[in-house]
Amino acid sequence: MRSNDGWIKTTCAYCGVGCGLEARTKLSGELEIRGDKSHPSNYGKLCTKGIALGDTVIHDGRLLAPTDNRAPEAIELSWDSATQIIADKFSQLIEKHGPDSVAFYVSGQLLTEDYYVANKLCKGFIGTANIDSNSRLCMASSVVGHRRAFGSDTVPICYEDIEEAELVILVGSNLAWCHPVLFQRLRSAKQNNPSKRVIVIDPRQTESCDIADQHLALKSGSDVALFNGLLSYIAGNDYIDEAFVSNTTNHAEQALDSAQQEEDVALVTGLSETQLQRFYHDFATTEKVVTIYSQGVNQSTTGSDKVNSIINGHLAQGKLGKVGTGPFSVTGQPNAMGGREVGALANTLASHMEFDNPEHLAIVKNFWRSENLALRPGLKAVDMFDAMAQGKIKAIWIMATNPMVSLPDSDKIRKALHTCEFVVVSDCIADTETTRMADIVLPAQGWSEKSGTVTNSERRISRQRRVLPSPGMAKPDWWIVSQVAQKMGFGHAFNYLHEGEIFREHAALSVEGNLNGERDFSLIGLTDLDDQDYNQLLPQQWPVTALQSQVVNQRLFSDQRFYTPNHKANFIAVRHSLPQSATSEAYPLLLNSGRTRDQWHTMSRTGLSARLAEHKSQPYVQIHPQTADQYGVRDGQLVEVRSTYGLCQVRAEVTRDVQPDHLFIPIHWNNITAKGAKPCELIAPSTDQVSGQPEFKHTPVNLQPCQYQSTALFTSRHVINFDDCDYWARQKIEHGYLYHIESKRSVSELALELKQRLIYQHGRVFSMESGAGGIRYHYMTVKNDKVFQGLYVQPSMTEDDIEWMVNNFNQEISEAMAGIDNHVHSTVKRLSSKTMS
Ligand SMILES: Nc1nc2c(c(=O)[nH]1)N[C@H]1C(S)=C(S)[C@@H](COP(=O)(O)OP(=O)(O)OC[C@H]3O[C@@H](n4cnc5c(=O)[nH]c(N)nc54)[C@H](O)[C@@H]3O)O[C@H]1N2
Ligand SMILES: Nc1nc2c(c(=O)[nH]1)N[C@H]1C(S)=C(S)[C@@H](COP(=O)(O)OP(=O)(O)OC[C@H]3O[C@@H](n4cnc5c(=O)[nH]c(N)nc54)[C@H](O)[C@@H]3O)O[C@H]1N2
Ligand code: SF4
Ligand SMILES: [Mo]
Repeated sequence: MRSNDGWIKTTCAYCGVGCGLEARTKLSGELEIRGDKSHPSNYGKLCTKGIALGDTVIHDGRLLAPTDNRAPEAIELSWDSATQIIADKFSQLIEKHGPDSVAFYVSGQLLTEDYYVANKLCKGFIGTANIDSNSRLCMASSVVGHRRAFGSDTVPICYEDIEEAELVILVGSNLAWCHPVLFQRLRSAKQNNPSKRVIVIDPRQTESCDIADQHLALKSGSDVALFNGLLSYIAGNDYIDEAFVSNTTNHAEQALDSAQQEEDVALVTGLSETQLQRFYHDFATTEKVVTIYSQGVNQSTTGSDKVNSIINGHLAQGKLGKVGTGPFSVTGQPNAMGGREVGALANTLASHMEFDNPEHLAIVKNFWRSENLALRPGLKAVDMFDAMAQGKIKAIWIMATNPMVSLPDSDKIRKALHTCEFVVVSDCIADTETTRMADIVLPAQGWSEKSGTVTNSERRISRQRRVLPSPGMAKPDWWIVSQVAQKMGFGHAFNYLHEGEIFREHAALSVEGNLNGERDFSLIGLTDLDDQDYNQLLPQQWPVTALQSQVVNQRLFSDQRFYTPNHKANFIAVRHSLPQSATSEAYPLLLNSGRTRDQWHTMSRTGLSARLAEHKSQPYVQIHPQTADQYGVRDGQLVEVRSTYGLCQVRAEVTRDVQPDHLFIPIHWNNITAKGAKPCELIAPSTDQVSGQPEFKHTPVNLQPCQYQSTALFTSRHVINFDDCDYWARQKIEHGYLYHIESKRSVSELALELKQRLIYQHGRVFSMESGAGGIRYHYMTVKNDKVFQGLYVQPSMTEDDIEWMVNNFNQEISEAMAGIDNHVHSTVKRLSSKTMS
């Protein structure tokens, strides 16, 4: 799929929109990126993160070789010995303690082929279902909601429906920042159709509200009450689609009963009757409604019920399976959907087949020719780490996820990994909080190096293609897993030579026992792709009955047949219940957490782009002005946020976007990019009882301003450890990093301390102290007549200071000196330049 002028078609590394893009290496070695106009997810559009992908393929911090960290000095290993060590250790533990003593924790950032092989090894050959994915933190409640309602984990929608809908409702979704290209498509559709409406349901005001006709800032965790109110309204005002409900659904009465018992929806949700009536009327009287929902729904102790409360509303009016209508769970990661397809969650088997179905067990067992198939579900992510902390799981293999940062109660995760006898981590980056806990670290190929398929939110399978060579010894995840499987004695089932072979096997499994459409997921049209077909594969939306050579837009359930035993959809009776943790006198504020526009998760990739760092350059907490006043917090000041679990240090962003007494901290910064800025340090490991998904958006906390005396900016070409300072956060800038530092010490003490970190061997150091009593210190080291490092210390920094430091870095020394003059002209008392060596 390389064009004559060198462009290679591939798929974006980030979100579940799954945008097609084209990449090409310039003569300078840089990677050029542009949107793929022919790709049906984005038709050429890309967002800031997609556009900046070229910045992130640099080799800074890359993991290059398998490493054994068990000895005091890490030892580099060959692939042969690394995979042998893992195979031996896993085999020994399994023999001694049984298959359930080992586990895999995998990720929606693996390719389908990687995912398939990991699931096959774990469930099919080791014989335990202790394989779970970070999708547990992301999609698990939606999976439960779909399976309860439809009998299958089916997203019925295609993106076109968002454009076709007359009303689009965003529930707990900041689409503008998290699925930007879908948001662009929605915005354009709204511009073209002035009667189209958008409603945002989110306790927080987000950029998604910019195009909203109504924003319902409901109370955190009250979505079930809101949607039960909708169901009652639909029934109470004769808006039910009687024919649809009676012919194609079960349990409508129970669900309605339950909804009608919901007392005082206005009080529970904190919304006015007028707001509620307007929303309900709009939903009930509009034919084409799409309800998009995401982590404000899923990441909750009532996440599964929230999902079903939304689906109930759609079922009541037959609003699904038709153009422009339906409930739409948008997926987060590039291959969250692929992981569900291969079944790499602890409670699913494979290929949308289930443990509780003996036929399914037989199909999978025969297909894999496995003697040792796991017969019951394994441990879900949070329980898996609990079992590790209790010493029950003795070996874990973590792939493409960073649980030290992304699972709740970081302290417990640290203890679990500490207790676990043998921790293997496959990643692309050498230094993450999780690789720091590993016994064996394995270098995996990352985006642009790896090759395979991913499935996006509308069930569309696209190829990720290799565009760059792999650095060091990096290998594909499927290859690494297969090597270990072979060395564990399962060679016959894992002798793959190419990812295309794995895909064909995955497609073939989807067809087993599924010739009459018994299951939703079928790739029957892709079972006999040859290598060339696979290499040239165009986007395919499943179910794939025949190879799609043109874009198709299919929606499921158009035939009103569902995958339940009687082929009817289920209403699920749900009731609002309060989130598991409540505020108290000691912890009176509520912490919400989520994403910013230009960073991705734990920043291992986006953290390498200077332009992406400009949007939000430091960890922050959104605080309402009234709350800020009450706690004596100024905008821009560092604050400490505490819960019963831990504490976190972030900069106050005082804004009316959050409600009084509500805080919001982004998930991205962690101990690699800042000191103590992780919200998961504070978050309780409470989960939805059915889905096992953690409650990330509702944590009782307290707040106090930090009392720091001095602040510094430090520019460097290399990563520096500033952990002995009270606060630091790292920002990527062109050719290096900018560190934001604060301290309890005086300005002069901090200056003295940080001066030690300058690398003097690069020739001259310019030093300048100014202000009465030396309240402002400035230093630059110089190499080849250019600024090599900079240090600026004073009581507090302004945006101007920061901008100036960034510009100063890498400047010609003469310009930099002039810059200093300009910048501090009024306070410069003395400008001395001296040479140190
Ligand atoms: N820029 C960027 N984009 C991403 C990612 C990223 O890291 N960065 N990650 C990707 C991934 S894996 C995912 S899962 C998606 C997540 O995408 P989203 O779910 O859209 O993102 P979040 O910011 O986690 O949460 C969405 C909103 O839920 C709201 N919310 C909190 N509590 C409640 C509640 O009780 N009810 C309701 N209705 N809303 C509530 C929050 O205020 C927040 O604005 O984004 C994907 N896209
Ligand atoms: N407080 C709070 N916590 C949350 C959330 C929240 O809203 N609030 N959201 C949750 C959600 S929805 C999600 S999805 C998770 C995300 O959390 P994580 O999955 O922990 O986040 P990432 O930073 O994406 O971690 C991926 C890791 O895999 C590596 N990697 C990338 N590609 C590959 C590859 O091909 N192979 C291998 N082996 N490694 C690779 C990257 O370098 C990186 O270290 O966070 C969850 N945690
Ligand atoms: S919307 Fe998502 S898939 Fe598309 S370019 Fe942006 S991050 Fe990539
Ligand atoms: Mo996610």
